[in-house]
Amino acid sequence: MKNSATDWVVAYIGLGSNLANPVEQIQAARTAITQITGVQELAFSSLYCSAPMGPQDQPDYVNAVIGIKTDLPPIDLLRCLQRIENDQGRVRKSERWGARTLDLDILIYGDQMIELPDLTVPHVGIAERAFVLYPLYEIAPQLQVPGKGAIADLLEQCPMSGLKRL
Ligand code: A4P
Ligand code: MG
Repeated sequence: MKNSATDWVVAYIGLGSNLANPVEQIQAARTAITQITGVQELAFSSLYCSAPMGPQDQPDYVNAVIGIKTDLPPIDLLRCLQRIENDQGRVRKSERWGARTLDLDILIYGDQMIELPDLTVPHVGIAERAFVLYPLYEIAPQLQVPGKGAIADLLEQCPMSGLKRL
């Protein structure tokens, strides 16, 4: 079900890729996200490169964050993002944190805290992951992360640990 016409929410989506030309994967995903009906791009961060979190026997990641305005309810937005992941050749394996052509995570959805079987928002780990916090801060330095506080404070506690801006 759609939100009412006035219910446009600002949301942030994390993009990550470490297979099949990650920079192109991220650019293609940005285009696809902005083509979703009910989504408008507000901001797009620089691209960042970092060593993998999790299993080390996989390529480095490229990450970015997009800020959007949307009238889609969070679950509908998640389904659209999963379709884009699949369209870009995402193969879901059982290994946790394994290599992938594209990962799209809803980081923030307005001021909402969501706990559904398929969706936790703010995204778990948002406060500890440099590859999420730095691009997010770049496009939303005043952001309050629901339940966690000001992004500037979270960033202060999170070393860059090898994260590089491309
Ligand atoms: N799900 C719950 N909440 C959300 C949300 N806020 N956004 C559910 C998106 N999905 C959410 O996700 C598994 C399930 O999470 C989905 O079915 C969805 O309903 P997935 O994308 O299928 O699997 P995943 O991404 O492997 O799982 P997970 O635990 O979300 O992985 P992460 O946390 O995304 O980590 N290293 C670097 N340097 N950069 C990276 O981007 N990414 C990962 C993946 C590992 N190492 C990395 C990076
Ligand atoms: Mg994911």
